[in-house]
Amino acid sequence: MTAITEFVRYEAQGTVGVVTVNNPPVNALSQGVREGIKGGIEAGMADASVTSIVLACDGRTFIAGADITEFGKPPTEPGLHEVIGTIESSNKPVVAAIHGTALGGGLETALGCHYRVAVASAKVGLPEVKLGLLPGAGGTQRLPRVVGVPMALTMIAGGAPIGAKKALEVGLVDEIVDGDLTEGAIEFAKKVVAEGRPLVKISDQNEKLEDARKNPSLFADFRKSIARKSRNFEAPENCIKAVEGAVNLPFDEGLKRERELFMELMQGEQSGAQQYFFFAERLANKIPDVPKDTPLLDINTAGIIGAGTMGGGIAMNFLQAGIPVTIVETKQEFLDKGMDIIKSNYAATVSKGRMSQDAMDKCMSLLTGSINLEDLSDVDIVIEAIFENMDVKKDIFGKLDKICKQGAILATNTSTLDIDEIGEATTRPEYVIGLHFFSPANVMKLLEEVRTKKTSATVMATCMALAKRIGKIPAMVGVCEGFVGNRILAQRGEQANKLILEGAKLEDVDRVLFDFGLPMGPFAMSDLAGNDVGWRIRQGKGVTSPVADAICELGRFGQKTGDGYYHYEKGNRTPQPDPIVEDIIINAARDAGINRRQVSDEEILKRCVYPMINEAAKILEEGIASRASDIDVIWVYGYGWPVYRGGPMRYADHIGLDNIYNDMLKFKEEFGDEWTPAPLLEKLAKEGKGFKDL
Ligand code: 3H9
Repeated sequence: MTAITEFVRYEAQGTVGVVTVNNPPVNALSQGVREGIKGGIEAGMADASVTSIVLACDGRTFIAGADITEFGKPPTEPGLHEVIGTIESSNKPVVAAIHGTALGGGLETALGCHYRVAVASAKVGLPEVKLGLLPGAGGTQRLPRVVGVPMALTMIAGGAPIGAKKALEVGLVDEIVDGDLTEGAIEFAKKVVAEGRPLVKISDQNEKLEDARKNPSLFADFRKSIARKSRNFEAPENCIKAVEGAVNLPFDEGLKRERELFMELMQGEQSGAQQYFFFAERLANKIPDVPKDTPLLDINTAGIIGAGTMGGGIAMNFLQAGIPVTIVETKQEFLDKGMDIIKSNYAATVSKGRMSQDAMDKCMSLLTGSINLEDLSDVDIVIEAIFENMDVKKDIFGKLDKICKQGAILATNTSTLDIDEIGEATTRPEYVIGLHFFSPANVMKLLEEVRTKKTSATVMATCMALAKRIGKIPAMVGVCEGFVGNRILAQRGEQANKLILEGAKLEDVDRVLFDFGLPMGPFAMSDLAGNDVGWRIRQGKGVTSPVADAICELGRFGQKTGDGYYHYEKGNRTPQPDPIVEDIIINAARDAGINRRQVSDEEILKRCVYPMINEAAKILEEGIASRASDIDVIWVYGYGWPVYRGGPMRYADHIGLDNIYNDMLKFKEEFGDEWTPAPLLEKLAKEGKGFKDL
């Protein structure tokens, strides 16, 4: 065995040279890996005892892509193109042996090989678009030559991987290996030699491009099909252009075109933000004061209190992860209704072809209904998801404390109440935590986990691991009004309401935020969520909001009543401006003595977004969030902040905290003290720093 570099070794096994990569955790293509693969292939070519070569990986996965931490640094030799060129021009067949995930540069490396074998559980894909990039080492030129242009477009501009079985069907993988992968790959390589099979160089293959050459509308149709999903993103368009290059240009020129388009993206803000976000998401999983090796509690069963929209949605996450759920309601009719809704949600997913009937049956078989809290005596975690009332919640937690076994986690899905106080209703506050799911809870990725002053490290670590198991992205925060996400949202809502009184049209406020990249503006969002929700909360707190209250007093609760801030035609969710609402706003402004004026789009954007950033600075100062990047994760996954802007904190750094600070001072002069910059914002701005420097 020869160590080519620290990360790659070469060993002849009979007539097959085996090049093995070992660069944990994901065998990313850092400099030493690239050099090692090139050297390993050259060693195989020079080794007279071997007639073929296998490229395999140790650990949990085949190469998962370029090393993202190297992006933005000066390039180091050899580049990935050179490595892949060496593989493809080898005069002995090279076989890639794929397990885990062959992604990005990893799949591009495999496409440079003459053959590919994989285990059945492997996945292959080109996810660069999710990092704001395109496959930059020949992927846009080679993949369409293997799977055809339509499928290549879907994989490259969409970024989702495909499984080994599908890859076999479309010719991306040549054989599925049962048993030991390296041994299977060695056998396959010997067969290639014994049968005198050709050295398949994908770069020479053109047949699969022919159909696209004859179908001029293919690219336009594809652009149309992804327009809504890829709104404002730069990378998908460059991905499409690069595949157009594969169809219209000779291979080498296509590669050059790919390079230009790749560099254009690499130098842009969007890919910087998306790469930042890739690491932010992974960092959010780690709690600074909870050691990595904290022992976890076993979670094998769950109890959910409340079979309403939220409780039902939460239950679905657990069921899909194979965790049995007991769902508890106060009355049989509420329980039946809730269970029926879960069933019909699954049935709808099955009818759309997104779930098999078997999978649905399995989920439903894991669900038990009960109208008896005592049935939760043995579950490992309880999540309470009833209406927001402190006294009722305290009563339930007091009962759970008596009913549930020692060591069970008692969680609340509250989005507004003080969880420290709820914890004190039990004799085990260290087992009490907030698990704030976002609606619809079976769809939205974010799980805002809320630690109290007493929540134990074990409970926090267990809930972070649990989030991953049930397919959620977690971020740990502390207790405060609205926690992190809604506390920041409230700032935006307040300014949006002021802007419409001052003269901005509500459809303009919504348009500016939609164009910025959010899924919808504050008024359309309120109509979707139900205006009565906020109205009830305001009534509970004894506060008023003239326009919002007037709208609710007319029964305009939003989409569900056909009228809200907008009017909705029956069966149509498109908001239509309504003169009645315009009158309400004008009257409210007159009553408040406000002189209405033209408000620019720029002012709308700054007035809505800067108070969010300022509030986030306060949240950081108070230690409610432990990192600026956690706030970004919350806003991207919980509220649809466009990932190509990284999140509000990354966006603030991009604009420059000094610019934001100066604008806030101007707003303060005009609108008063609510615009006082948070001390942390002021400090960073004056030091010429950003949130990234914290
Ligand atoms: C590319 O290839 C460009 C090319 O076209 C060539 C251009 C010339 N680099 O996600 P996990 C770290 S672009 C560096 O928790 P999992 C990650 O930060 C790349 N580090 O594990 C984490 O670190 P830590 C295209 C990476 O099992 C640890 O590995 N490829 C990379 O849930 C574990 O990660 C991609 O976009 C990387 N490429 O999921 C694939 N990948 O422990 C990106 C991961 O300190 N990767 N790390 O927090 C993934 O999708 C997932 O990591 C994967 C494993 C599915 C592989």
